[in-house]
Amino acid sequence: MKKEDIRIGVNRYLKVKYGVTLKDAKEYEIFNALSLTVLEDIIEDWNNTSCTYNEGRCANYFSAEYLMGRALGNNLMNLGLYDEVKEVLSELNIDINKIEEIEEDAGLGNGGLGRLAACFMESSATIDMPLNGYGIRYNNGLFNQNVEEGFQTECEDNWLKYGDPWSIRKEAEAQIIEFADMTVKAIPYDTPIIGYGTKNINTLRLWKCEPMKEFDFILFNNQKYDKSVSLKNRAEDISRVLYPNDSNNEGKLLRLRQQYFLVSASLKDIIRKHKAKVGTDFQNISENNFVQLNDTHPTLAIPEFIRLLVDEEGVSFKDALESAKSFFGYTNHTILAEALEKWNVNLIKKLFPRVLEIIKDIDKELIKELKKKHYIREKIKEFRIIADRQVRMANLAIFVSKAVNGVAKLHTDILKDKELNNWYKLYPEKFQNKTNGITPRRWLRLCNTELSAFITDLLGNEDWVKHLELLKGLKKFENDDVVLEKLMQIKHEKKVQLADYIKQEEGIEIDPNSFFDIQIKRLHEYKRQLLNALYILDLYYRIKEDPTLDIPKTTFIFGAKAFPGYRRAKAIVKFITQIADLIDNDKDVAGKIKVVFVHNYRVSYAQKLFPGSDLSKQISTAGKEASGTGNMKFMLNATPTFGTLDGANVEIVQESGEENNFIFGLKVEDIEKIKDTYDSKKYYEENPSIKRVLDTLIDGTFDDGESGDFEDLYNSLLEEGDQYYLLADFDLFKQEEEKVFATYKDKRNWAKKCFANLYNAGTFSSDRTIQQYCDEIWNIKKTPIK
Ligand code: 26V
Repeated sequence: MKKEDIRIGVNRYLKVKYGVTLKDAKEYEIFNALSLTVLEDIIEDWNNTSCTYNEGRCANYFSAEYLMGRALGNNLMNLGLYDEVKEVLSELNIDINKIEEIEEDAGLGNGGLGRLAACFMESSATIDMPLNGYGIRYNNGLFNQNVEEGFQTECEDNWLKYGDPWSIRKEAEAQIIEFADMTVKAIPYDTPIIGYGTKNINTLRLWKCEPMKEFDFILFNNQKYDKSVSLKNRAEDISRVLYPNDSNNEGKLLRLRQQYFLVSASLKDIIRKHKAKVGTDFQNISENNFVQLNDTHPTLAIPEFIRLLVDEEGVSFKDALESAKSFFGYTNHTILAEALEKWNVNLIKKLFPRVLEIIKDIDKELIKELKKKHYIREKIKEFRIIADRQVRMANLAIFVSKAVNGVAKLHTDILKDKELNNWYKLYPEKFQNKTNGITPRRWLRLCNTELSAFITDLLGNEDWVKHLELLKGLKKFENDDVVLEKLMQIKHEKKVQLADYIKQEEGIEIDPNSFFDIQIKRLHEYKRQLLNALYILDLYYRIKEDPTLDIPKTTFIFGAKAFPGYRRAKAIVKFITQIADLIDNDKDVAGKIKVVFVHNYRVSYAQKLFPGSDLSKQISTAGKEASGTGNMKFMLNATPTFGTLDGANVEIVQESGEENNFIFGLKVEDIEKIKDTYDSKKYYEENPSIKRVLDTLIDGTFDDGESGDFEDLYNSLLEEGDQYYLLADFDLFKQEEEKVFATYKDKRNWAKKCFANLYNAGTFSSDRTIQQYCDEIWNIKKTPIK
């Protein structure tokens, strides 16, 4: 696209969409006009890609979550238009950063699982793989978080407030979705997924739920206004909000409706395309398509697929089940019991009775197979899809899927050896590992242009952006002082930028010359933000005792959203902010350490935090974090990991060397050994540091607004036995952090560790992950368009 075309396009869209000229245009109007200008320019390639993909075999990613973040900057960069657009805007006296910052994050996900889906979409486009994304177009994404008086508060996310210029509503491809008690329309909104350095443009298709008709004319005419639109509201509720509160039955029904809505609409779409291509022969539907289930949330796709083939296309149940067995793959993203989905049969029966019948038939097939293999009754129970009037979604997914995968080596091993060992013994050939990855475009090229330019300079070209393993070529500079110095200079620059942003967002000043120790991720007990907080509190007391304590000036940064109904997670937010206040108000300590809890952590904030970090805190209880992907984002931005041997941390230190990271704590096998005899109270009684910090939870040092939340935290660690082993790891954490501080003194040595993390990060590109899914599960091939 030429500069002149960009100018003309922006002016035209400002005129027809907002009726203004540039001099009166608001920032969001310019954002929309610019986005539409670029969209217009890529439509032909996009349509061309869709047509080309339809001719061959495609994979389809079914996910309840896509945590996309902002589109504009990423799209411009991937299209190679960023600099042109920046120049055009600057000639018009507009700062491109301001236009980028006006864009709301598309936050249609909770955390790692949703962000992974977003990285996968971008990687598949970049490497020309025919992958279609299917999801729900929630009107409101993950809540916005505020921190008031140290407490988390939530309010609705309104990401569509300025419109959504990147999506196109495809009315003609709407689907009708039937529930036992209502019929609704699913309207697709397509968003282009623009790869880096390719003409291929993939599609993310998100469904919006709408009523069959806008309102009931007769009711309205009779002045029953509320009632006249009640069906409309009920329909729109289905795609209204990500993860509605499902603590009661109504909430559960809504969540289940969402899941069915997503999979029914998406399967009907795939079947529509199949029919247009090959007609009504369903023998080969699984030759042309594959569906990857992102966790169990879309698992109803399995019985729904069979239902559609049997009831609507006249295929026999046996053949439909056979097809399904080569049509689906299932990815497991957690072993936490509370996150393993089970649905009450009554709920399923109430909403889609026929689907329940099919699930029962699948369950019968499973039993038949197990009996044939001489499994005894007791053993068969473990595998049952329906048990205790619950449908166990993971069992359904595993039985039918062609492949089951974990998301990091350790996680897959735990699935095979423990959590799913029974299934692994039954179907060893189904189990695979696919270690997660991240897209280097958003997580380095876009968010850290300074480091990117330096890498390009050293390697002589930008090929690394598409072939991240080329970062290895930097190794030869590992002892080059000029290179190491420049790396640290860039880091400092990114820390200054982060400090400015934190000042702007939080109104808090932090010192960019201090050490930035960062923990950013969803708030959960297993991630152990509380352990980090307890460590900091202990450090505070140690500085009080010994003001000469030799540590570098350090800023501890936290960012995390707590699930609104998760009391303990919210208590941890409050505890962290109480520690922050304690330190700020104590002049003996305030100049030495500082704690900042940044509010509303999200993708766009993350893009500023990762590049401005000195230390990546990844301290989950060993065995609990399936993979982690934030850990990879730090690594790619040349930041050492401080962590346990959990999830992908294991592979990170394998790649970059234990000597370049800070590994501490109990390992999976250690926990296995102590778990039956573990006595957290012993640590409390025998370790005065532990006692001192835990007592603050109950002795009035801190204020939890008289909620009893801090006492509950205290009890979780003592009375309830500390199920995440915080106390067992406390001293090991402390020793390792001492090692960090000592190591940091030697600036050259520190720079070498940062650099080693950078040049060893290549394997964590999601391009590699996607290539493995394509080769080992999906069986799809590169399909570049002409
Ligand atoms: C979600 C929730 C939400 C409400 C509170 C309880 C709870 C517990 C667990 C979960 C996790 C759901 C699945 C998930 O998001 N897993 C994440 O997937 C990432 C991508 O594979 C992976 O990197 C993370 O380790 C894993 O936690």
